Amino acid sequence: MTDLLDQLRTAVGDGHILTDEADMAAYVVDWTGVHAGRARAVVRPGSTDEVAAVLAACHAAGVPVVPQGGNTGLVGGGVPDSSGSSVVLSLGRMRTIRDVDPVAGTITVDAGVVLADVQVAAEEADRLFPMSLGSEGSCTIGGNLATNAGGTAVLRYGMTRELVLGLEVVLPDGRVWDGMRALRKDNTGYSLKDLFVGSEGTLGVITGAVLRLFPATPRHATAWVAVPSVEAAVSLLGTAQQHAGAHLATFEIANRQALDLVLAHLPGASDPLAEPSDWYVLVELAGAASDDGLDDALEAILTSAVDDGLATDAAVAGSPAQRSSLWALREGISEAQKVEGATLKHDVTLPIASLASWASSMGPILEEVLPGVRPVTYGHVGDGNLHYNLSAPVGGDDDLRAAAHDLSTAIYDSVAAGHGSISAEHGLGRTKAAAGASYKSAVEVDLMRAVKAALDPRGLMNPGVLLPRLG
Ligand code: FAD
Ligand code: 2HG
Ligand code: ZN
Repeated sequence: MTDLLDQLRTAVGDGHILTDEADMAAYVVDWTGVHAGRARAVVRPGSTDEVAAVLAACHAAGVPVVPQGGNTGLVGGGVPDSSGSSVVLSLGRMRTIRDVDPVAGTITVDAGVVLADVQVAAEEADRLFPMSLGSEGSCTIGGNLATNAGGTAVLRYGMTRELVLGLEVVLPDGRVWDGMRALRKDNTGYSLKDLFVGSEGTLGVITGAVLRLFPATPRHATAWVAVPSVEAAVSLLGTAQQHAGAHLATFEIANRQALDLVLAHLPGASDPLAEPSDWYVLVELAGAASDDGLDDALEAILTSAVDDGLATDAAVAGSPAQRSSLWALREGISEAQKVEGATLKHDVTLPIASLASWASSMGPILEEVLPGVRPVTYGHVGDGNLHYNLSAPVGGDDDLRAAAHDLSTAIYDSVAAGHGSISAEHGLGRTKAAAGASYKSAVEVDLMRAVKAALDPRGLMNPGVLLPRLG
């Protein structure tokens, strides 16, 4: 195995291979702190050719590879297992923005570019790269593509899959597929790029991408709205769509429990409304510099909502600073829940018409499994996607861990019965690989295994992620 380490050192340069446990520590544990493993080495290639050399060497040696971007994934897909046999391949040095073409509406980037840097580059060209996640200061485009990330702009612009035109991928044996096409139309066979989007590092390493840009939307009208129920929130979505049309950019939900955690744990957070409510919605309209009717449209939405009993109060942002503080209430929930203690995450989606009844049915079921368990429910209600994340009963972190399997099974069974999905946007990673397969048909799992076997016949790319190991 020294041979392999020598080859990797030659491939990436002496300063870019880590083998010391302390140096590797940040690469083997994820953002949640729940998923932790061990690695044989961490390599940090600086170019596509270096990635190709690393994969060719690992392929020849039969050594598994775990691709890693910003390490913000929430399902344990970007960190190695506990065997210590894998090489972690970090894209952190591949941060070049290769090209911005505002007229064609494209930006071409290395996979290690941080999402926020893509947003800034687009803004500097008077364009918008719409993807927006709470982790955008750390997550990378490669990770976004590999997880087909969602976020708060999906309602208007779609998931990552809809934002990509071309990809460059290093295959498990070290060959490079140059699919960096900037074409809107290309009907010349299977859409190979779509295989890699959402593949969670199990088919190859994404090294570059051509992404779509959109007209800039510098104008915003934003409100934090108290609503009585999920049902009211879903009805309010209809009202907002009717009044705002294509200007409706964000429609996010949070329950009171989520807001309480933010108020308790995030410095500077304050409740913008006088009276507490069971549920809240963050609504934002966005438009071009010439769109001056956004405030009126928002007011029409809120007036109609109050008249129809869909909202009880609202705080409207009167300045960019107020807008940021309303957004912080939504974006701060993950962090606040982590500070609170043990959390069991569920990233579920159901047909939007059944979301409200599903959410209200779950509470009593879970209370039976673990009395005092606290559902912290929030997310992208406009997309039918809830983060149904359970906090432990007060002082009961160990009880939550002990009941985790039963709680998750109750939630997933109910989601499956409602024709939903157990992972709307975070992927399956290591945590949910087995559950993911168990809720799919045998035919679907066979097809997925056939794709995996065709592209990675030796099973060296992120084994145990997305698909459970056989046997
Ligand atoms: P990593 O965590 O490093 O990796 C994630 C997966 O992608 C792993 O399986 C890894 O092997 C694979 N991978 C990474 N890079 C490559 C590559 N170049 N080639 C092939 N495979 C690769 N997610 C959402 O969808 N919506 C949200 O709103 C959202 N909000 C978040 C908020 C917070 C506070 C946090 C911590 C996370 C959030 N996430 C969200 C989850 C996470 O940020 C996304 O999944 C993101 O896309 C991961 O990017 P990353 O670069 O950190 O990838
Ligand atoms: C969000 O929407 C993210 O805030 C993170 O998808 C959800 O931490 C989570 O479970
Ligand atoms: Zn989310």
